[in-house]
Amino acid sequence: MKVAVLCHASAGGSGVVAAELGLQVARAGHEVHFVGSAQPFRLGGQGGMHGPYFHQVSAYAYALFDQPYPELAAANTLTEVILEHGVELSHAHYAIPHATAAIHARAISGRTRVMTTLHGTDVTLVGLEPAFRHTTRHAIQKSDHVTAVSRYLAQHTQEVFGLDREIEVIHNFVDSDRFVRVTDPAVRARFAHPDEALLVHVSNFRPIKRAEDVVQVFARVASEIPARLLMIGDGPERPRVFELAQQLGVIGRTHFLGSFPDVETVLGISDLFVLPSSQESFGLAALEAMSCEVPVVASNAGGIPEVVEQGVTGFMADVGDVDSMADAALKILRNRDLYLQMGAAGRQAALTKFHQSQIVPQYIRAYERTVMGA
Ligand code: GMT
Repeated sequence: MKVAVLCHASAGGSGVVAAELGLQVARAGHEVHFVGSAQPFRLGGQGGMHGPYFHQVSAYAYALFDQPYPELAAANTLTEVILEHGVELSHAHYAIPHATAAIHARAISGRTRVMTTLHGTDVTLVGLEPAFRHTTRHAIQKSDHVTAVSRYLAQHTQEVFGLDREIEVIHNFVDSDRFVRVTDPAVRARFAHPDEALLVHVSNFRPIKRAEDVVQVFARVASEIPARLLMIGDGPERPRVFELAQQLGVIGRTHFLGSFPDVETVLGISDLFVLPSSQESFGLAALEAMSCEVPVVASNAGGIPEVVEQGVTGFMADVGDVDSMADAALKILRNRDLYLQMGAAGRQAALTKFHQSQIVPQYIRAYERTVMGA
């Protein structure tokens, strides 16, 4: 099969899933062409005979235009790739602008089928903005096949857009060879003292991630046991979160690592992952932590309960309930048996329910069905 993939290149869950999937599909012998404004960061020069290839969307700035019209440019480059390489399926990750661009390219080329994977904020945030509501709904309705990364997201999409079309649920996956426990004490010693509990948070620091709650939870934990917090990622809320860490007197034990590329190593040495989001369709970073045997303390928002099992791989509390989250964190960190049990259960879930060998074939089957028009 020849597949074109459109995704956001910046550090976000949908781009990570698109890049990892593209690599796996190429390794399975299919020809994969990424089309975008920049190469997805997780792709990082990897690939083989079947790609993934990368085709840069050409931008054109004209004095009359007050913006570069990325959807039109993406549709144009995708059309070229479809015609030149005989692409049979365009896989759009994220509805806006990728599914709209893919549908446009399908109409222009008169070829290819469109499969759209919904990741979360494309429906729950961007898609519900009046500025994008009709175009998002149209993109979902007119895709030949639609998948969502959780049952929650599939159901929520049907509800908010009043759709009755099928949305297949294909959960996200993790590379469990890469996301593993790091046992070398020298690596951990770079970030924490041996007696300290190491908490970690990974996000793009947008308001829905509630990164301030992470610091609130950490301050309560650090007032009871020696602990340190690693904050990975960057985004609009980071300065406020930094300020809060100062106000709560934990700034010396909170480290903002920015867009740290080696996220698997940091997760691999950590003791607890904290994800207090107000919205989360899945929570890929939580799954990556689980694969590294790290228990998760999270909110129960959206699709998180499909990833984290209450009392088994971590604990969940209502959004904003930082006291319950801090209690749960302390319960895990003070009880070594519970901590080890939860870490092992997380790893087991990553290996059995969310392993790439289970999930990638689901996508390939969906590609085949979509191309055959079934
Ligand atoms: O979490 C983010 O803000 C990034 C966002 C994205 O669109 O790239 O992530 C979404 O897709 C991920 C991969 O499928 C999911 O694991 C995240 O839960 C989802 N984020 C939200 O729903 C807020």
